Amino acid sequence: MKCRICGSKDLKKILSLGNTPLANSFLSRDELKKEEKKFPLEIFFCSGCSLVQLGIVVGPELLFRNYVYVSSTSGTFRMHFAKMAEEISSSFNLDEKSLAVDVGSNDGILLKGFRMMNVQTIGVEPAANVARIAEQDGIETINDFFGRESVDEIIRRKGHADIVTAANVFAHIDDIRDVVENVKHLLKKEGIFVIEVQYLVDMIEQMTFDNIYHEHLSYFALIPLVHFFRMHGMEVFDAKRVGSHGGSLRVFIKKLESSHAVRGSVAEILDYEKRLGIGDFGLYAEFAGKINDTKKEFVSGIRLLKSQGKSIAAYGAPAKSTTLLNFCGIGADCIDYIIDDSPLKIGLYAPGTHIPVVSSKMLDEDRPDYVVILAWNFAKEILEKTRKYAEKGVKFIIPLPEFKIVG
Ligand code: DWN
Repeated sequence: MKCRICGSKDLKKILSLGNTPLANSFLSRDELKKEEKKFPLEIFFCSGCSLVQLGIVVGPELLFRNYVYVSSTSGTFRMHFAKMAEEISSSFNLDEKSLAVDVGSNDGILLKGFRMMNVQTIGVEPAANVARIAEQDGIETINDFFGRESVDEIIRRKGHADIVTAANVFAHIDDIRDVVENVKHLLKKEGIFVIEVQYLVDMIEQMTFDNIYHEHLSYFALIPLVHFFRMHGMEVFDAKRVGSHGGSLRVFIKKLESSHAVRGSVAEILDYEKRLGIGDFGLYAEFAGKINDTKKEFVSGIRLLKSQGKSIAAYGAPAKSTTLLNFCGIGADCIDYIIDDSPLKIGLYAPGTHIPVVSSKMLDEDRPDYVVILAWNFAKEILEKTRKYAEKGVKFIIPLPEFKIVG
């Protein structure tokens, strides 16, 4: 195994979270009878460039060709990307003559924002079922992985791009060198590449270790990203921390020959990371210890309620809950069902735990004592939509960053 960015073989294991199923591999009733694939879930630190990364790569065809995650299920997320498109369009003076390309465009959640700004758009999405949703919503989408073939198809159809985005995608790709080469080929000279990734610093500071699963091959901080893009003839010229998914980093990258000035935000964040110890293995050894403490707190909180005869359900069946529940050994013996508003997940069973995923109507038929909000990053939105149940006595639990009972 060698580092995805610098090729170093000096990788130190930070933590093993066991052999776990693929986070979005929700099962149909028939699939429950078959043996479930599990893979080692281990994260490593590269002494060469400080990139934190998984120890194995599960093939993208297995992970992404049929996908149950539809980004627009959450109103919070829809607003997040509408704001992102608006900010970028005005910062870089995009207009009806501009072209925005989104890598891993899912149901078109971000491109809809650019469309609102009259920017021309096209998406690249490998999951046929999700690409179909985008097309039905009028978002032109190429159903394929981002690569030379899909890039040449975009150039044939629309010409070169003013902006290429990859939101919650760049950490999911093994051959990021290939991505950068293709982005450079696709972009105009002054074009920009914008990636948004779940931020390693937030994961460490907020203890949101459930973001560790096989789709997420890399856990980025700015230090290795700056190094990586410089290696490939591009330059990070701006960066900002944003709130999505418990804390993400939005990074703006340009071609070396582009005139965009490098902003002070880059040095500020790099300095913060250096002071935090992003380049020191000790930070991660301490993080691993704290993960086990957080696990103990979650398990003891749930087990105590069960020992008191309480009934527990959950709200939100995010990919991250596969890590949380399987790593903590909390299964169908503790959680009766998981409510989710994604039509693609309702009627399926959660990976590893086989807890049934049901629609929110269940709360009108059954009155659990507690509901664990597994999609804790959307706790505010979920608490708002379940207020009437809280008023009837249902208590809600937010599991991370610390175990908290609400209401
Ligand atoms: O990186 C990734 C992020 C962007 O999205 C992907 N690897 C996969 C996915 O991760 P996730 O599944 O952990 O993402 P979310 O957006 O935190 O998942 C939220 C879940 O909660 C979804 O299944 C939808 C559900 N939900 C719901 O049922 N009702 C969410 C809200 C807000 C709701 O009101």
